[in-house]
Amino acid sequence: MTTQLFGQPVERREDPRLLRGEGRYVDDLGRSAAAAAFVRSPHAHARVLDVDVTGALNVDGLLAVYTFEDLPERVAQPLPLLIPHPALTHPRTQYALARDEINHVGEAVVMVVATDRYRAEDAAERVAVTYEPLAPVVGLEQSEAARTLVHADVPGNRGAHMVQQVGDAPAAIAAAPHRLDFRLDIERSASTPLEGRGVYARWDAQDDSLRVYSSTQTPTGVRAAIAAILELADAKVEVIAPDVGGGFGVKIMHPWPEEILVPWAARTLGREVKWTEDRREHFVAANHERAQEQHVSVGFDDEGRILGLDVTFLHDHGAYTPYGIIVPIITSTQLPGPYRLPAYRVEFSSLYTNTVAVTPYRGAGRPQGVFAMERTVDRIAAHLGLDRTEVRARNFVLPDEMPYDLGLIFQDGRPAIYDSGDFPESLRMLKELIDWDGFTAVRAAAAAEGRRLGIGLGCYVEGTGVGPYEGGHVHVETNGRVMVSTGLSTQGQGHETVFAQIVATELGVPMADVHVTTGDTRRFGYAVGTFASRAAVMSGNAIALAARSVRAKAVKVAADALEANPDDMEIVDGVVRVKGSPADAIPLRQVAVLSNPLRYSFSEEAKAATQFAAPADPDEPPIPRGEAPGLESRDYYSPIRSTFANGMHAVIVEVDPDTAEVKVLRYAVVHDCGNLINPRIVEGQIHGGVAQGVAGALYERMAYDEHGQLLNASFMDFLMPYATEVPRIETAHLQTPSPLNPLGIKGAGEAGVIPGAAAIAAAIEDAEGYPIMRMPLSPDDLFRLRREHAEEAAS
Ligand code: MCN
Repeated sequence: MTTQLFGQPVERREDPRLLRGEGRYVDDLGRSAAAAAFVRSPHAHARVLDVDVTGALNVDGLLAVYTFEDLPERVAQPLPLLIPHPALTHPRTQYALARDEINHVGEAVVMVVATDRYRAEDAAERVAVTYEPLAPVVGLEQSEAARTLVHADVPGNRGAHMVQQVGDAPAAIAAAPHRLDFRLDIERSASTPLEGRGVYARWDAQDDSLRVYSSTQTPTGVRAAIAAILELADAKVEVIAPDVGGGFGVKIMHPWPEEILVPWAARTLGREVKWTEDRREHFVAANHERAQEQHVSVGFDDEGRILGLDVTFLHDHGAYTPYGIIVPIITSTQLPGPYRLPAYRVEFSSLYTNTVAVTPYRGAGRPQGVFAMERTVDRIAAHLGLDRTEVRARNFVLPDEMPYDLGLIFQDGRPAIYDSGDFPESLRMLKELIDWDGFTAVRAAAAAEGRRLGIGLGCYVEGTGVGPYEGGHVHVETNGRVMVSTGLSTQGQGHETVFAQIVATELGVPMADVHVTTGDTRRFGYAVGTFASRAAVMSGNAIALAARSVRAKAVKVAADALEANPDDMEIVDGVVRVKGSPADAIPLRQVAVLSNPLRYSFSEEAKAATQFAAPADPDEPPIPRGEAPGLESRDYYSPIRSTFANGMHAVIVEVDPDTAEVKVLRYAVVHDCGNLINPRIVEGQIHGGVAQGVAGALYERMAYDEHGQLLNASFMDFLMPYATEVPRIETAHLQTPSPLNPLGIKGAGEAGVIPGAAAIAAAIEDAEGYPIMRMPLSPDDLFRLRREHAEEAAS
């Protein structure tokens, strides 16, 4: 490795283009395409009695109106269940257009296609749907009571039920010197990326092929679904994720109804069709996450060591389970965090409600698990009058216990085994960064001015880089360009930069020569997708392996040409040369020419190599068996199991004694994602995540009323924190490399968000002096809690 860019804080190369407004998002494409719009249900639970489209038919520019009845048989099936699981006994997925029953406000009933969006919306408004409203099920309490059913054939509204246990937690708790039992609640939230979903499809009748641009995190999955449902060969469907304006998990879902309907309409109508989601549609028709009700029992000794933990939680799954039960499985298996739990039992029920379906949002079940575990540790500390960091330290899994097997089965069906980490060192770094021990004086000084301050912390371990595989392709062209591709797509993580850093380092070429393409099935057809903080681990390693093969071939070809020993060769600045003899050198672009028996190049410098060369051995074919022309390689990385990153956050808040407003004064992060490819990008990822953590703790919630209407379905009403609310974030990195992959990396993309709610709850609790058992907390909520607490104290 000569061009050591791995580990450097290289600036993101995609930013100038994006900042200048030169990004190409789905809606920037297909300007003259026909536009689709949807008639969506205003009811949370209803039967569709009649759809009358006649009012729409005389709208100028109308091209088609489709109801469920118009769909061909394969499109009229329930959409696929992506991740089945034996515990998901009653999976339910939606139809692309509602058949006869509506299960949440926003469910699509009719698709209209017109020459432009205005006309499509006008026509959609004139479609008359007659509904028979049914009683809606909103919230976990109503769902559990099961007086009304979301799906008539799902008893108790229970889609899934699962138990995992290590040891005998109830017995350990019963025998423990101390026991605490309490309930925690976390509300619903959602990804809310700046760009909503969008699909643009072009049908080529002569070639019988489709090209689809989708704002997706999983282009190969979208291609597979479209090909299967529209009965096309995979090779006749190209799916491209152009620039994507954020996904944060919600765009992992596929196929969305619109991802099938828009391509189908394009083929049916023989013209380009595009649909761009508007903000209200995104709130009511794209998925949400988070809501859980948790019941915790913990037994511990006099020193605060946990002896047994038993957690039962209800998970609000919304109306459907298209992505299986990944989210509650992650909550249940990531809940133990950095702690050694001699006995642990976790049980969850996934309940249906008449609200938008639940699929992963950044953190994917972990913020809820961490909330349960960290609130538990804080309660133990409060019960015993111990310092909260001390109780944590006493329960940590220690570095010499790695690899540490939790005894649980993770989301990928493989054992959850921590591969690396040094939790005591992380805690030491965090305490130093926030000056934990100096806080008593800070608090006292503030109190003297009538200000109320509190400090809290939250620790977590996060399974990242989940399998099964990802691939990479590296190709040195005869002009010296190094073309790199991987199948997963990018939503803002800086992949164009980091993958180029990896290849430049492995191959010894300047980064400017490396060009990266992601999320384009024309360039790389096998992929899983961008989620679970997996791109760096999965595609990063696959690309590194491909680059290493290219390097090996380049060295061999150049050594042959120079009659040198391959072991004596190095590649520096794109030139393959004999170590210590820089004159014996061939540029990589020329090696690319030599690697092709056709030896054909337009490059001036490569001219010499393009001349006729007599075969070295007339009895050998020009390309020996097992070899391939060109200086390129494709490789895959498939891990035996996930790698576990970890981190710890500490936060200082100020709580207004009168208005109950909470201000975050300081936010400190210690983060361990193994070897850093690019610290600048990782810090950016952490900052974005922390912003979402602060949002989930203090601002964002999905305010459903009892009718299943989302009351804050716009950015006017949904409280998103601005730069003014997001604190300056102080970050320190600990790098314990993962032994599981060649680059020693662990994921980082979700880290920032995971312990936010737990740490902020702890800090508010510290400031206020009574337990905080729910999130988020608006000033209103806190004001009410204060009053309740004062009343309790008085009685
Ligand atoms: N990285 C690094 N060194 C490491 C680990 C990661 O330099 N040891 C870099 C990676 O190379 C990559 C970034 O950090 O540029 C995030 O890497 P990774 O943890 O592999 O996460 P993914 O690239 O797979 O991204 C997915 C993750 C998830 S699950 C969500 S949700 C999320 C997130 O990333 N959504 C995002 N970050 C986001 N950032 C933006 N801007 N937009 C989103 O929608």
